[in-house]
Amino acid sequence: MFSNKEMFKQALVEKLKTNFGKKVETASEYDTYRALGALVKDEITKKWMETEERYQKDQTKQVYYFSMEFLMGRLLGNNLLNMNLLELVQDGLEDLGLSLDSLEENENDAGLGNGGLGRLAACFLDSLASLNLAGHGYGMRYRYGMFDQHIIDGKQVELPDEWLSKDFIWEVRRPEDAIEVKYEGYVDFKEDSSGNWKFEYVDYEKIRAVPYDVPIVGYNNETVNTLRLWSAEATTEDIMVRAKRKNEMGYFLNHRRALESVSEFLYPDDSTEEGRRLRLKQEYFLVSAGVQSIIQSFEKTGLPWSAFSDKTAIHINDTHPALVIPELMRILVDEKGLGWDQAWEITQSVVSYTNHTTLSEALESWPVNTVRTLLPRLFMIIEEINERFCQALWKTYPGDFDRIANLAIVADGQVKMAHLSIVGSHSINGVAKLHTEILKKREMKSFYETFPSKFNNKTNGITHRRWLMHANKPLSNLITEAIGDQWMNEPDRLKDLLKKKEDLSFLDRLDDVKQNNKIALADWVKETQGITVDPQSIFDVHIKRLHGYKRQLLNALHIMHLYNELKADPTLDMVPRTFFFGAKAASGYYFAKKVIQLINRIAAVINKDDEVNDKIKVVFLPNYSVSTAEKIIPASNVSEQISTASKEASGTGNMKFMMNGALTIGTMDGANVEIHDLVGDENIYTFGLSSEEVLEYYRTGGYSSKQVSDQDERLRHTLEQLIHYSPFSKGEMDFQPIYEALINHNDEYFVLKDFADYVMAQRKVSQDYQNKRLWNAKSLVNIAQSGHFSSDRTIQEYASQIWNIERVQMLK
Ligand code: T68
Repeated sequence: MFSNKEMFKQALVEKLKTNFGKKVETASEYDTYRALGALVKDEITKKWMETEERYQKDQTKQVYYFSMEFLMGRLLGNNLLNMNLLELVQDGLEDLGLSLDSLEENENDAGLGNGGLGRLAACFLDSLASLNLAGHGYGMRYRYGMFDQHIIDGKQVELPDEWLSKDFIWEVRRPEDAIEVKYEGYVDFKEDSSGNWKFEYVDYEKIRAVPYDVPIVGYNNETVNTLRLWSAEATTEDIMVRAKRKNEMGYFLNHRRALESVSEFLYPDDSTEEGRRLRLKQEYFLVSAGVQSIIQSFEKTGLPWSAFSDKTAIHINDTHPALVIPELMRILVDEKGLGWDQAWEITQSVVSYTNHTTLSEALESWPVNTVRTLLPRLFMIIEEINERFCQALWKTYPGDFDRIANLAIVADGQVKMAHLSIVGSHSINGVAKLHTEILKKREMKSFYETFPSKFNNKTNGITHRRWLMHANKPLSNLITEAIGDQWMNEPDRLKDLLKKKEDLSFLDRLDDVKQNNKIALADWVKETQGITVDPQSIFDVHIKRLHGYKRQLLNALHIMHLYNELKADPTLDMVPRTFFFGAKAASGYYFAKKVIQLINRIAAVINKDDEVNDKIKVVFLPNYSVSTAEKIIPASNVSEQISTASKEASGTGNMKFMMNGALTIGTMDGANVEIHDLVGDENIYTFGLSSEEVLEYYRTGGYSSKQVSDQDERLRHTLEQLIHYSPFSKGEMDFQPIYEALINHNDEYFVLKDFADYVMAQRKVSQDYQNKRLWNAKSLVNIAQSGHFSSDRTIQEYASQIWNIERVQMLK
């Protein structure tokens, strides 16, 4: 352990020499980063072993959080922070003429996720370890993560994310724990020597799942949990079993590629499911490897199966790992010889499920034929679960065919994963109050009526350690100066800041912090994009996946409208604003890509027009990721959370902005509703249709978007600029599809309907911003109330209300 700066410097010099054969003066930054990482990892590993030993000795109940996505971002800075080494290392590096910030830039983001769902999983791991809870992540070690986005000629171009081209220094490969996962083949029914009939799975294909373990360091405590990422490998022997001509190298290589493709790509898909067979194969790969390895470690305890649910909880992050349910049944019944009823009781009490969306296109279902051929034994078990469930329903609702057909797990030639997840688990939670209510009253109404006590809400959260303490050190320091440092362990204490609401000199210092962060962002934008932005302007930020319901288009149309206003009257008194966007579109999502193209076109037009570009600027930041979010959010004044009400299950970006003192302009959707309740009407800019209104419109067939645009000259003009000659269209038809969606296809996401109200809310933002003192006080209230959205609060709720686990007591 390096307990002081001098020891650290010496250790670093030594590491560079022994691992890389380099001296500090001549080592590249990448080498130094790796040497530093190796040093930190040595420290972590000691605690990691001890944590594992303690769990085993105490037979602590373990939680396994199964997720197809973990959007971890970079780990160096966070690990230093949580290990309490940040300052020591920073100082030591400075002595050596090095900067931690620039060393951190040498780490590739672990971008093994699409967006909110994957990042939530990462925040949860941080909170589990920081609260001394025995909870681990099980995920996929994709060779390529979320694609690299480039903007070429104003359009999105996707390139593979080769994140493993640099060593991922935190992982430990554990081939000794590899697991066999089996696919295809068929199931035989055979009598064994003692006369019992048994299923035998034959002629299957095998893939080896090799775990790579990543330590998850708790903040300032002794806990180091594990994120276990599974990678597909094919053994020569497995490949050759199926080779027809065994000496054929080509066959060998191709077949190996085919088998290993299971963990090759992250599906670049936010909220739409393509229903590809490979995706199902991936899902089963994670599930089977994960459940088998859990069973193996449980068996080492020597406890009976009746104790399994006291010692194990399995959580499924959306339905993607829902096959956990039939897989656990398969192992308990076929391999461990339990009766169906006992296995079912165990399975239900072990598994819990979080729903992240009500969008019907995102609800997973698989064609019966795909499941039957890929996973023959699992399919039999799913059918049996379905059969028994429908029979039970028949007893409660005799003759109610419609209800039973609606609830069935296998129906219309499809296996419905949400139905399987609800039936096979003891807890189903939504991710914000509004979302949970919509699940109960609408999307999952019949299930709620059948199993009312299974449903509950767990409003999402974010780790304040990464998103405030690490991403915004100056703000973190200022807060500590004002209220002490207890808030770091008890984020609710941020409320103590409220006493500073009228302290003008404190508000000035808050303003300085924001201003400096804005200057830093402006410098970074200049350096990376070559665009000059004015740090005095309002930094208005819209960063998230690109999706129709998230309505980046509403923001874009508003900017076009501002441009039109300025062109009509260049002397117009407008509070200068810089609009930042960051968004990736799923590769097959045509409309989303059009919106990206439009935003880039608007940026190109406005930024070079000297008549307007001192008042408005538009910056599209390519390749939005966790590490870019960490740079942008601390520098933001306005947080755009403008989804069509009822569509955004929760949102978590909204919480990150709030915690960093940005004010929200948003609809009453997802967790915005809870932000509004906490900060009060005067500290948030809400607008637009309510979720009830939206849902009512959907029920009754929508509204007339044509009529709305005809009646609003600003809108009519702006929309015409998409299809007629204008600086934006340049006389081409690039944006015709956007016009069509809004006018001819009746504006599915109510963009035009909410436009006027949005314009008004934005005006209010501009007015209020001019009164610095007022604005800073609002900003302070947001920070002060944001402790509620720490994922520590969320995870504590999961721990006590769903998983039934307690914090591990530890002597430090
Ligand atoms: C998000 N969902 C919700 N899905 O949209 C967001 N989907 O409101 C919520 O805050 C967040 O989950 C956390 O609860 C997603 O991010 C996906 O990424 C996804 C990925 C694959 C398939 C479907």
